[in-house]
Amino acid sequence: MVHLTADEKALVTGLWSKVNVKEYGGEALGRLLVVYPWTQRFFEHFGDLSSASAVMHNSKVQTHGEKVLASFGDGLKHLDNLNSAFAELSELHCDKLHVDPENFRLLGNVLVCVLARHLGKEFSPQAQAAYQKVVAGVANALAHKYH
Ligand code: HEG
Repeated sequence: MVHLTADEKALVTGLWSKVNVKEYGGEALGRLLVVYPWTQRFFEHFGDLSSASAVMHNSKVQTHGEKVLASFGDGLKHLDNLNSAFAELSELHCDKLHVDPENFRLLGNVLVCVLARHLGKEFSPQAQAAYQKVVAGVANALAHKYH
């Protein structure tokens, strides 16, 4: 479980209102696939992933990244019970998609980088620390149902 102070929760939700889920979601998934190319094995049915530019402009990557980040954003409404919020998705990623949970941690770190790139100074060290906790909490929650 993730433990955030009231101040940290306010920072997380306050900054989230500035997040462009479509843009940052596509960018975060694209960067994951570029920086950690072995993660591409889950997305071979997405078409051309043959270069960084192909990945970043792949419409399926963009759409799926948006879906993933929207789901992450929904989770922020349940910071006190992330495990139950992500229970169904955890089962899906384990049983049907066979995604190694280490990938959730990688994506979380990439997401923090993307937030830093777009939000600049607004992404204060305190906000960054709070988001680090959240991405770790979401990654743990998504791994919770693995067996
Ligand atoms: Mg996953 C599908 C959420 C990380 C691989 N992911 C999905 C779906 C959601 C989701 C909402 C659609 C589920 C459905 O169709 O019912 N994913 C989600 C979150 C996070 C995450 C919230 C982390 C924050 N996913 C993730 C990572 C990988 C991955 C790191 C692999 C590196 N997801 C994956 C695949 C699919 C989904 C392969 C199916 C894609 C498809 O074929 O449409």
